[in-house]
Amino acid sequence: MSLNPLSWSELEALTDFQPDPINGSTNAQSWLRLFGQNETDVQLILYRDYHAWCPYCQKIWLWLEEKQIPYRIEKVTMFCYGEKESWYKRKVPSGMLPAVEIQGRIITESDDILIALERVFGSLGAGMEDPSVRPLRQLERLLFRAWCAWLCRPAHSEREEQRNRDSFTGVVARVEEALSRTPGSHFLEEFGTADVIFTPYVERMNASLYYYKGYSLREENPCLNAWFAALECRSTYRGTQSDFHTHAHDLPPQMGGCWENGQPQMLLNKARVDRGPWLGLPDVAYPEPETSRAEALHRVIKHRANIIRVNPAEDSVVDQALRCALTAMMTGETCTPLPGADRALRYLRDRISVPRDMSIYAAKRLRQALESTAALVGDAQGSPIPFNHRRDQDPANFAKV
Ligand SMILES: N[C@@H](CCC(=O)N[C@@H](CS)C(=O)NCC(=O)O)C(=O)O
Repeated sequence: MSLNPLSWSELEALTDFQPDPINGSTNAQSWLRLFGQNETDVQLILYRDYHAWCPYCQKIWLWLEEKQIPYRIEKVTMFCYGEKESWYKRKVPSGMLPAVEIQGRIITESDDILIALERVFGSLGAGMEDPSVRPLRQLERLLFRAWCAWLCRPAHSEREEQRNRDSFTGVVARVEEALSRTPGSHFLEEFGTADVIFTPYVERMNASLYYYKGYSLREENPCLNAWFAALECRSTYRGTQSDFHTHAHDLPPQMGGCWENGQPQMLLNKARVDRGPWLGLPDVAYPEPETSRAEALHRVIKHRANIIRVNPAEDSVVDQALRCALTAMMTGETCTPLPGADRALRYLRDRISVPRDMSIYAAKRLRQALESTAALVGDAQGSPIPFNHRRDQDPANFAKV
């Protein structure tokens, strides 16, 4: 039976999701992190991207969260999303992220930042200059280069594609070997700097190779799989963790392109990431929290005016369609939206950014509800996600809400 969707106030009554962004668990929405300490204890500002996407920022972010250092966050627009803030260019003329400000001094370059932070706050497990960490840092860069060579340059023949894949999996074998040398699941005996350094790009490799190459890094490598699972036990990592959809579409403009290999597994993976079902993808393995739907609902309600305004479809169509999708997500009741809603809902489905907007499971639930509600109307897709830039996600439309 098709019902009228719930009103916004009826929907609001269905979520009691009220996180504490300042003292609660790691989240991308916070502007201040205190870990139970006083605001007067803050000695540090982290400048990171609005999209919580920049891998070098994730490295510093994760480190600060693990060490529970009180800090303030200033968010900056990356070039491919919109215009860089002039106040930031005055501080950091290159506009590069991340940067930290500590004791009145600006530091850039993520490795230099970690070294400077270690001097003030002590290291996280074995530190940056530790003889056990240095070779692992080099291995991470080797893996990064092999990944770029496979993903970000066109292969002119199947042989070249296979050679690039073999070079990458050859370095992965060395990573597996490094992980197998310790009794636990981390790179060294205890979780520390080395794990933080591998996290951002291994997460991006897992996503991009699944989508563009049909290769599932996590599923094909047992030690990396155990390493991911151990990371996912940490609330710090869960708060910074992104999903396959976000990475697959944020990487191309940042990396100067990502090249599909067109193989059957790749085509299946790509369709699954773009069109669902999203639950069950190997971008997350910890169990879904009970709060995922309530979280998604809370986040949409908070930003609904902007979400409706930036959608290319008529405001009244988007408003009603969005309520249909949220009603379905929260109650399981089907409400058929107005004509044109398929395009409008899929436009939003394609622009949920994790963890910027919400956590990974909340996003899966919301994407699923948007897609199944859109399918009641038709199969029209939203305007395509741009490949050379992401100005469709300009934070100026949402900033500081
Ligand atoms: N070597 C630098 C690299 C930093 C970097 O490449 N940052 C990119 C974002 S991932 C950036 O700020 N690009 C400028 C922009 O996109 O606005 C580091 O380790 O911090």
